[in-house]
Amino acid sequence: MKLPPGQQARADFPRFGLGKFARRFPATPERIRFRIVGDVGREVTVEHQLQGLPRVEQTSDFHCVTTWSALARGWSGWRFSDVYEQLARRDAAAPPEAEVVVFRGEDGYCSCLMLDDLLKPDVMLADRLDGQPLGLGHGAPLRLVAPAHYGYKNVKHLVAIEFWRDRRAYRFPFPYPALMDHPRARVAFEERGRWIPGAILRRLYRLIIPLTVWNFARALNEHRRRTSMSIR
Ligand SMILES: Nc1nc2c(c(=O)[nH]1)N[C@H]1C(S)=C(S)[C@@H](COP(=O)(O)O)O[C@H]1N2
Ligand SMILES: [Mo]
Repeated sequence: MKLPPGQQARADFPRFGLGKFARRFPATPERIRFRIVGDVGREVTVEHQLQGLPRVEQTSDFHCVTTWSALARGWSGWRFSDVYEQLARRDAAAPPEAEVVVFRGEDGYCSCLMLDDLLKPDVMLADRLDGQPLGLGHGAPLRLVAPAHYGYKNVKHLVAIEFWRDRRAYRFPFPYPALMDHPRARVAFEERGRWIPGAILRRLYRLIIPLTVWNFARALNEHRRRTSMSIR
């Protein structure tokens, strides 16, 4: 099987991210609850409404910008296009011109994607991974899964989806530089970041994988020990 440019398969699926977020965890990882806000007619809080949408399953590869890939993961949840049509367009009255979509996690992480990219059939909001409820490590209670885009767009611990007409409301998490954040971040085109070619960034990013994996795993273990939470 051929991997996208610059990617290398890993047997495991490590908890990963920007260092600032390693020690931040959601307060209520067992309860789905997110808001639809931005340039919408009325703000909507989504909880049980998701259950009215068709549940979908998919198997897809997950590609972190630092070059590791976790292949053939099984996700279960809801299609983003259904969430958009039923909850954003209908219930929240998002206008069709609001094409910039910002996702926020309970840990303060956020990312931004274009609506056109999000309406593809493989984009989901997932609450299950490989037959289990999403654990704390992978984004409980709900995360974005957009396999054609690098991992850093796939926000975990989702608490808000914002629809905007322009990008003014969005800034990549402080203090990380904007050059790390490509507006589309398509894996197939190696859009790892801005201004610097992906083929150069891949060499730099590869170096930080071992330390980041270790740091994020250690933080999760410490959190579990402290809270003795039943959720994995
Ligand atoms: N809320 C939140 N979402 C996040 C991150 C984060 O730190 N916090 N890290 C991003 C990055 S850089 C990657 S590679 C993936 C990692 O997902 P995983 O921990 O399930 O492997 O989550 C993305 N979504
Ligand atoms: Mo990442």
